[in-house]
Amino acid sequence: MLNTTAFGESLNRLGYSFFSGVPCSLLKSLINYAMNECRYVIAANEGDAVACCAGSYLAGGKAVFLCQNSGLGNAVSPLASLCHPFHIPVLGFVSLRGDPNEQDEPQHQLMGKITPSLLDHLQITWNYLSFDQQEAQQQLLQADQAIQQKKSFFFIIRKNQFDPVALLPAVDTLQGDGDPRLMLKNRLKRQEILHRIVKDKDQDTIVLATTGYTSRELYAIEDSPQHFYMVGSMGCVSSLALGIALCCPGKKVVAIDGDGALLMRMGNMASIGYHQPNNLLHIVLDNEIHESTGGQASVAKHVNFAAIAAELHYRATFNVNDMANFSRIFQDFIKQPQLSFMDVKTQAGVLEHLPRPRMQPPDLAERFKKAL
Ligand SMILES: Cc1ncc(C[n+]2csc(CCOP(=O)(O)OP(=O)(O)O)c2C)c(N)n1
Repeated sequence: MLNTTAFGESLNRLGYSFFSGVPCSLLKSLINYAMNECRYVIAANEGDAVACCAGSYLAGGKAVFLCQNSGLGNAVSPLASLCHPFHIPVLGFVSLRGDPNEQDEPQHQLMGKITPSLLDHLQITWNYLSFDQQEAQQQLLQADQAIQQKKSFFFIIRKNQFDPVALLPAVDTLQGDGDPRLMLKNRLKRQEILHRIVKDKDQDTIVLATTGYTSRELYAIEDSPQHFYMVGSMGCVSSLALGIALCCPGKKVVAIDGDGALLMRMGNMASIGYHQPNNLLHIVLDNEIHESTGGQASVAKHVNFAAIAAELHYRATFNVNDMANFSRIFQDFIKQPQLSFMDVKTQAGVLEHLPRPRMQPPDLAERFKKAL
């Protein structure tokens, strides 16, 4: 295991003090170091993180891109059509979920297998980062030489690569100091909302849950053929819901999003507003952090999602802070559906001993299809 702080300081000594990325639990320590000690841009998705690093390079800096390999897909376009043609080098650290030598979740298997070849196809030189501190330092020097020759270089990061670094309270760039996590205490819990949805839905209601803890908690609270646990493809739950809502007008479709996931593909909301499915309720469980990957802040704190939804032509939009309100709005939707949006402020916290869906994804999809 590498000493994260020493490794981070080596990066800094080589001039890498600008970081951008999207969190992954395998990169948690390096991200925490970057958030605590360096300039870290919280990107909405991995492609934007690459472009932001490219901007820092054009401004004379040296930038580090951090992402989970599931986000490499989001990064392909700017890597291939910005960094490559303009000879803009990026130093990348990409985690290896779905490592063929480890047990991991089904949604990571394919990307785990193809991560090295995907980097090869992108003509990016890469290496597995060593677990040995001195060797890792040497690898870093080699990577820096590639960057100086205007060639991107990526490290593939495996499980338990970095020792723990605690995340310091975030500096709120809009309102002075403050840790977003501390202000969440009196808010609703994700599990309370999910319990209520499960209790109040009727037989025509379909519930789709976003990536991470939301899918896992919904499954833990109740498994049902009317549920879809969208364990991968972060940010896509509302588009999945849009397709279903348009094709199944007799169903009431509830899409449960996270703030990080919603921000990752916020353009979805414009498509939903344009197509006006009157049987769709889009809920964001807004804890202002990426809780599933270690609690790193998202940029949701100052975003009024409900106001944005209203501008994008959702018919009914709500900011929700208490259960009575949530329950009333949810029951109204079940009785008389209309294109609706709820921004529910939630606090951090997750059910203990959280299971992962036991059924294999193809079986879940078939079961869900039948329910539709
Ligand atoms: C494209 C992509 N990037 C990153 C990840 C890793 N990841 C899984 S869940 C998650 C955090 C989601 O945050 P949010 O939507 O706010 O939900 P919360 O975890 O707070 O419930 C991240 C970054 C992923 N699965 N896919």
